[in-house]
Amino acid sequence: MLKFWTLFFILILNFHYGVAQGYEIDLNKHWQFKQAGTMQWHGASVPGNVVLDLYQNQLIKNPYFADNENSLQWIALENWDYECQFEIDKNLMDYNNKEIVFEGLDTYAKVYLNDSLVIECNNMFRAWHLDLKNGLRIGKNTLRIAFASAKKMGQTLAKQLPYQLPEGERVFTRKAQFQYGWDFGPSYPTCGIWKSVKLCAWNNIKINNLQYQLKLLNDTVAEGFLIIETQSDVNRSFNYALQYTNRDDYGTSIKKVDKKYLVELGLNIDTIHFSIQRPRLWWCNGMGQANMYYLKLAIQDGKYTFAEKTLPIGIRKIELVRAADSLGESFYFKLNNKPVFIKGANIIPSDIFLSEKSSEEKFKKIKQIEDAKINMLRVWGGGVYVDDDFISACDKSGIMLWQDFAFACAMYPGDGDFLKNVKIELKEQITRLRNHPSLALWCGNNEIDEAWHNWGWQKQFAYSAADSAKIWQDYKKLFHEIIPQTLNAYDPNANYWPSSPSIGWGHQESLKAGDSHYWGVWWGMQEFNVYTKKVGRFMSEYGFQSMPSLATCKQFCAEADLNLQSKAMKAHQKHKIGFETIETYMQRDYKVPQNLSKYIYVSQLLQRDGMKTAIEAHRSNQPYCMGTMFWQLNDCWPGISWSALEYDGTPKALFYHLKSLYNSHLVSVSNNQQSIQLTIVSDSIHSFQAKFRICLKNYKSQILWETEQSLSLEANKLGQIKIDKSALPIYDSAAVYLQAELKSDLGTLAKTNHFFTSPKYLKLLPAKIKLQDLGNGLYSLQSDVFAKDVYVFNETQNCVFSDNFFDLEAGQTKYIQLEKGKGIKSTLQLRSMSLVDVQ
Ligand code: BMA
Repeated sequence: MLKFWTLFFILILNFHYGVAQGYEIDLNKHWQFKQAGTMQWHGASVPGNVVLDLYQNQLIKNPYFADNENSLQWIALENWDYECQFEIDKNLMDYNNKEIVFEGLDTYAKVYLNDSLVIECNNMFRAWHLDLKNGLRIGKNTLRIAFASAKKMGQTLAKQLPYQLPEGERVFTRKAQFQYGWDFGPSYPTCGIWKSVKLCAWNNIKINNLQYQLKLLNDTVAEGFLIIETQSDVNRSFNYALQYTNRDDYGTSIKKVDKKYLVELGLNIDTIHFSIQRPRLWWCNGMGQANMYYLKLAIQDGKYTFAEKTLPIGIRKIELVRAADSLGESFYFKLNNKPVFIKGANIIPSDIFLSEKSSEEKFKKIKQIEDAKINMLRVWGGGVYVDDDFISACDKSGIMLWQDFAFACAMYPGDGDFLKNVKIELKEQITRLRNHPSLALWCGNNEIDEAWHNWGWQKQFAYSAADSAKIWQDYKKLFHEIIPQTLNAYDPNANYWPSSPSIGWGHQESLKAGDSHYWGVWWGMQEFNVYTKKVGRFMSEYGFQSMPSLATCKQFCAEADLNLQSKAMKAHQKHKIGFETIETYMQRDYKVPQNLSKYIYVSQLLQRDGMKTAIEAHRSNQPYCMGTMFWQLNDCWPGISWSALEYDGTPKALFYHLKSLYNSHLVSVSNNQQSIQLTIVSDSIHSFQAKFRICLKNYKSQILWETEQSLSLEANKLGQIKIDKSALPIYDSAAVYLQAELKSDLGTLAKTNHFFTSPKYLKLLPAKIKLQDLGNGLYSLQSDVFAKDVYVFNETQNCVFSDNFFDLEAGQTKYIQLEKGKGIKSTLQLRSMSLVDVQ
């Protein structure tokens, strides 16, 4: 409820420093909800989702638990009402312009202000503005939002087409597509006020939008424009003052531009030209600093500031280079004229129930991503567009983003109403994201081109030639015309790629041009080794599932259900033959444990092994291949999936290994009958001298053989070393490991242990691991013999350590730091296991 004093205070504050600006009031509080047609209201959280509101009010069972999802499907078929009352003080009436902004309503929503229908919404990816010229009262006001079932709306719309589109009702609703159920998460296509609601008021002039466009960039200067869109309710001149700094606290202004503008009633577009001498460029993670500049625009008259806005920018040029070459066509990114090998991952929304998570949580995640040496994330098209906080954090951390438009794995309608709705969505999303330096690429969709040509829909839905032609024509209209045209209008410098991938993985050409989703491993059941042969120009998807930790399983399974056969566990495996696939691969390389805790551990090692094979193959094939992004970084609920990070952010074995797999120096080892090959990948932009130490060790970590070689590593070039096996002493290949370490004057650059046979044949020695709590979350570990893949964990609480799933040499002391999070006690009962325990 807006209190008089709050409003009074805001007004006083605004005028105090000569700022006659408008203001914003948060309308996220005091909401309640009920099922349409019933009488009982309950407390609601905004931003939020109806399922979470029902759960918080104890009206339904835990939607993440066991197979509760099945009995909760009714929620998506019902309509839901949300209501809030807010108080308006008469001072607000001094403002000529007032509006309520709904940043996101999911999805079919009728908004009523004091019982009058004021907006009808049909797209969760658009913001909705309610002009308050009429209808607002001094005193108490009521806002009511009636959500209709999106599922039912989709079904009604589907019936209007003479043919059936794949995926039924979901494609008709502009709603996050994964909510209808995907192979990594549940189906809850429900509703909610998923983003903030606020009331904004202003007089005279308001800055609607700022757009930064770089026009010239060389070693000495960056020149650009700031395009200013304002809305005015007066005809008069204002002074525009633009300050730009490279610090966000405005401690030092490096430049100031003042200009007088004549503003007319309504919308105005003005441009300020600016230049920055010797600009500090924006670089991605691993290539340099993600330098930012801050453009602060103030619209003033004399000592009064009527409106002001700050735009963070990064000075950089990102190009997607697609050029014909003797092998096909390149697909790589150039940042500030330097080719970048992309080390990335695909992300999905962080929760099935969409709402805004705290920015602190997002920041924590970005820190994890940065530490894992990731330089690009692909925001997958079956989810939602990246939000402001997350992309701003990516800007600061140098994490580039590949953003898919929100279309995935289906054909979409092409009628006028649908396209009109989508065009507004495109304009809003492009405008919202275009100034962020981290935004590297817009992609039309996920796997639609591939699907149309390979997934057999024509036969499955018995399309006539005319229907087929119409569906494909609708596809081309949206992805080959409307989207590129809209990008050209609102972000002409953007890179665009119509569909990821351009060619399906069953075709050899998919490895010669464009980006590739390689699913021969997992979907095609091929061995991990096939990754070394199927290397394309840019590997934007490939992946392998693993189990989440035991502590996570306990969050969704009762004790009695902690086995792979239980209904509860099966409800959290959304891939039809997911368990069978994991087990088939596990049998190839590991002994399959009967005990769940051990099974989980091995499944994570297996995923790590697969991804390691793929990433090393992709990196060792540069510059033919210039990017690797595994599927998938995170989870939208606690379940079994391809993720590297669990739903609550707990890293799996794969994630812990990323910091070495994505390190700027990587040593990859392979062997055949005669020799051992070592490939050294360096992403460093400088050439340098390094030393390479290679030892053969037994499981008491005794050195059986060693050599040290000097190596001159050229910038962005591979180094190769071959060791003839005849040079080595006779050894039992199941009882040794080869340790390769790349060193410079600064210390170890990369280190790896290579094994000559699959894990199940290794003759590891029983290891006694001493785990000591040194206080303050610091632990030390020691083992009497070589221990492979040491895993430290607690059975009921997920822990994040500075390292985990590491090899421990006999006698070595390893220190790990526990990251203390919510509810983590400083004294925690930890256990450890290593590979020998599952043999
Ligand atoms: C990819 C994605 C998703 C899916 C994943 C695993 O191709 O685009 O559609 O979850 O495969 O099957």
